[in-house]
Amino acid sequence: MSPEAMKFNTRTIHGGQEHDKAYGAVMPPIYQTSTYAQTTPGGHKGFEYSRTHNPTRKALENAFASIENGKFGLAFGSGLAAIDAVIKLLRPGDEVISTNDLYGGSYRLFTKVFEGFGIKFHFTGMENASAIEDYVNEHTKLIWVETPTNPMMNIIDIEAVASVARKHNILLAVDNTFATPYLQRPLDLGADIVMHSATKYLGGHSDVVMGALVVKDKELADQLYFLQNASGAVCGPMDSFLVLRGIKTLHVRMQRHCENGKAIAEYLKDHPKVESVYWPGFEDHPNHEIAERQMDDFGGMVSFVAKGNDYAEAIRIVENLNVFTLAESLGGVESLAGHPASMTHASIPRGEREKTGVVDSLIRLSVGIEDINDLIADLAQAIG
Ligand code: P1T
Repeated sequence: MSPEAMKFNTRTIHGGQEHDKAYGAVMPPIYQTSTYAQTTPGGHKGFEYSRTHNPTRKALENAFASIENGKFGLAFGSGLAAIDAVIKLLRPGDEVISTNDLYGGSYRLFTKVFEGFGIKFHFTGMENASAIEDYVNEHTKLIWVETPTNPMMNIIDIEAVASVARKHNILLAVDNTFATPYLQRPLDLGADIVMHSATKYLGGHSDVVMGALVVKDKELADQLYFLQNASGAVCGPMDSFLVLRGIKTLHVRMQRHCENGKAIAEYLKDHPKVESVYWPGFEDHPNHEIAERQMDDFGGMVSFVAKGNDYAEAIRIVENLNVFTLAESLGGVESLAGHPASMTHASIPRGEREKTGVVDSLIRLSVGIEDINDLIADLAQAIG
């Protein structure tokens, strides 16, 4: 069967993969090597040096491309290293329009690193795609979209943003970390670049830090491969193997993340001591219609604020959880709870983050795939 003909749940296991030519190993071997023997200068079997290429990483990059319906995949040493490569496509004087609710580390990379190199970033809510046009000018080269947003779970209409990007000949990159290609395929909706913190759902087991990019266009892929090699923020073969293994169960894990996420969101919504719950599956979520159209389900991320909107109460709740672990990150099989204002989003100035709802009382849950009764019992005892 051609890879294009395979359904998603088959591609997670077989997409872009070949059996090992030497011994028929079903899993790609971990080619733990930095270099490759040459018979004469340039006389090699396609691999020269592992910053440039590595067979285990190549198998993973092919898997990334396959599950995102792209043609070219690239793996990096972290999600931020993948974002770094995208921004290095730009030049001083260029401008970027980004969602205003996004991972704190992405915001920090944009404002504290790349603004210093003369790239200008505009942050705006993109729930209304036409509002983006206010920031477009002749210098605009990239639109950066995170959807669902981290941590407020806003949903951006990728097709609508893509039509603005196309009209003005601007690249569109979508951070698909929260949704994963199981729920949403940005390249099919008109994005040029899809990005992941593969640390999260793609790896799925909280044991690797990694980033991914996938594109369809050969010229864009060549520029990114050049940057991947020239800047060198690549991942190693062991980590490549682990994420390849993680992707093989992405569809079954995501199914359970979505079921558990829904149950927790509904439990919290009905809880008398909870003030607000942010989850795109609710019919009264402001962007629910877009989520229904562009996603196949609503994912395992849920944010909430307890009654009283109080910092000390939020800290008390996260400290009392014991099936949920208080920790940075998300997307692993185990449930995690985070306090964005002091953890993942601490690098965004208070004024900026509070504008988007990231208040000191906000708690973010990455709902894992444990027994739902244990997760609900844990929240019940912690909220009290
Ligand atoms: O941590 P790293 O693999 O470098 O990925 C950065 C990143 C990019 N995009 C999104 C949407 C992310 O959530 C992240 C990392 N986020 C966390 C560590 C977190 O707990 O939110």
